[in-house]
Formats: sequence, C-alpha cells, structure tokens
Amino acid sequence: MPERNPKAPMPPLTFSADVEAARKAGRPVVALESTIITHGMPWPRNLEMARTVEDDIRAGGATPATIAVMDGQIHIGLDDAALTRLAQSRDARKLSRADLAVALAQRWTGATTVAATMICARLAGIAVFATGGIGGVHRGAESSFDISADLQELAQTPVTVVAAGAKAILDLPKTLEVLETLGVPVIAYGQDALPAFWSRDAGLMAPLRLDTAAEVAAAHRMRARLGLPGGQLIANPIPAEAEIPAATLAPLIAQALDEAKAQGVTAKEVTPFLLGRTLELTEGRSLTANIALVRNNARLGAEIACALAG
Ligand code: PSU
Ligand code: MN
Repeated sequence: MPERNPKAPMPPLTFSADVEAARKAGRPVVALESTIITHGMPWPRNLEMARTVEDDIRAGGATPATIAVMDGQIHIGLDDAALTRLAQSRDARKLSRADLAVALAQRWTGATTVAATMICARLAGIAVFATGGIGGVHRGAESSFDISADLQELAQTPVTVVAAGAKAILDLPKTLEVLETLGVPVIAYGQDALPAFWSRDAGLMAPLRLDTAAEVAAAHRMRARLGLPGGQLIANPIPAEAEIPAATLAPLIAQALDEAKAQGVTAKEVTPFLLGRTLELTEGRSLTANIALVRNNARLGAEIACALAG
C-alpha cells in the first residue's frame, strides 16, 4: 500500500463526539458498516438493528463507530439523526473501494460496504470491525467474474473483521480458495467448521480456529509485528437458537439465484437482490437470523477491541 504523503491534505474524516473521546483516551472502538443498513435490511428493522448493535457494543465496554459517507465526509460514528436518515433513505449509494474517492469528491451520501468500511476504519485508527457477512465469490463466478472487493480488501487493509462467515448465496469453497490465495487468515471462532451465515456449519472445515478474544487480539498484533499487510477474518457462528438449517435454506437460495439470473441482475445489485429475495422466501426468518448474528458479532468485536486496548 503506498504511504500517504504527509504534506497532502488529511482525509475528510468527521468523528462523532463519543468516538473522538474514546480515540483520544485510547479506549476500545468497534467499527460498523452501513451497507447492511441501506441495502441489507428493510426499513424499519434496519434502524432497530443499527441501534441495537451499537448498544451491544457499548454493553461490551467499547464505543461503536458506524461508518458512512455523508455530504462528502467520511463519518466515523453517526448520531441518531444521521442513522435514521441513512436507514430511511431510498437512494443512498452502495460504496465500495472503487467508489469511495469519487463519492467524496462529488459530495455524495452513501453507505460503505465491508471493503470501504475497512478503508475508513484504518484511516480512523480503528482495528476491529463487526458486521454480518462479507461479500465473496458468487456462484457462477467462473463465467460472471463476480468476486466481491471485500476479499481483496481483507488482503491489504489491517483490520480484524468479525463476520458470521460468508452467505450461503455465495460459492463458499471458491471463497475460501480465493482468501487462501490472497493470504487472508480465515479463523473460525470456537469451532472447527466454517460457519455459513444463517447456519453454523457450512460443511467445510475452516482453515484456522481460535477460541478466545485474547487469542484473536494476539494474532492481530502479530500480523503487525511481521509487517504483513491485510486483516483477518473471524468467522463467528450464529447462535444455535437463531440458526436456520442449511437444508431448509438450500432450495430457497436456489430459487433466488434462478430469479436473479432470469432477471439479469448484475454487479452491485446481486447481493442486495439475493438478500431481499431470501428474506421474502423465508417469510422474514432470514432477517431475524441476520439480526441475531450481527449482534453476536458485535459482542465479540467489543471483546476483541477490549483485548487489543488492554
Ligand atoms: N452481507 C450481508 N448483508 C449485507 C452485505 C453482505 O449479510 O448487507 C453487504 C456488505 O456491505 C458487503 C456487501 O460488503 O454486501 C458485498 O457486496 P458485493 O457482493 O456487491 O461486494
Ligand atoms: Mn459483486
């Protein structure tokens, strides 16, 4: 990654008062993305989720920093008015690495994906980021070339990302292969199996396993000591009581995928389309599970941030 020129203007970051206070005092902060709010869940459950997840992080002894681009500034920490505006918005853009600079230069408002949130977290000096699921290699990627920029970002930006694995709408074996090629540690938390977002077990072994937040923090520090670029992916299984068995989901996901293909859905629209259809086809069960797993990841993210700060 090229070094920033110290004489260049600073990146356009705006910190909320509580994130700024936590940063100054060296207290733990956990970053949160905003595409999950604008493109991942319907109103008003998206706002409820965003508030609850922030409360979970506070209860875990850390300060939440939801990240979004608003009016040409990267906001690190959103107040309730900003969170509500974003959650209600119908035209917020989905901003990934490729979009970030144009969005800021054009003074757009938009939500950050996992990749863009990692970039902003690093600029803000935040080491831990909790979300639902990362993007990955889509099924049929051998012809569509649809591979999320999230994977490249994990390879180059030093942030520990807590997710519930990658969604079952993706091609999980290919996602693991690409992460291995990119040198991204995929670490299942507290179990050997790779979690698959709505289900605890993808039927695949995770390449690595750790069992405590302190171990995750130690591995994060060791990457820095080795001068390795990039982050680590902590795959935290959804709580057992909230999981949807993979066998229940498989036919519904197959249907959503068929519809996406038939309707010619491509590029940025693919993930929101598949999430939306899965929600409809599971009659809301996928949303309840999604909220449970994000909260679970927020709690672990807070623990890891506390371990890193301690
Ligand atoms: N997974 C979810 N909900 C989401 C996303 C992923 O369960 O909202 C979002 C994240 O912001 C992720 C993005 O970074 O989708 C990936 O989009 P794409 O596949 O277009 O890279
Ligand atoms: Mn894509």
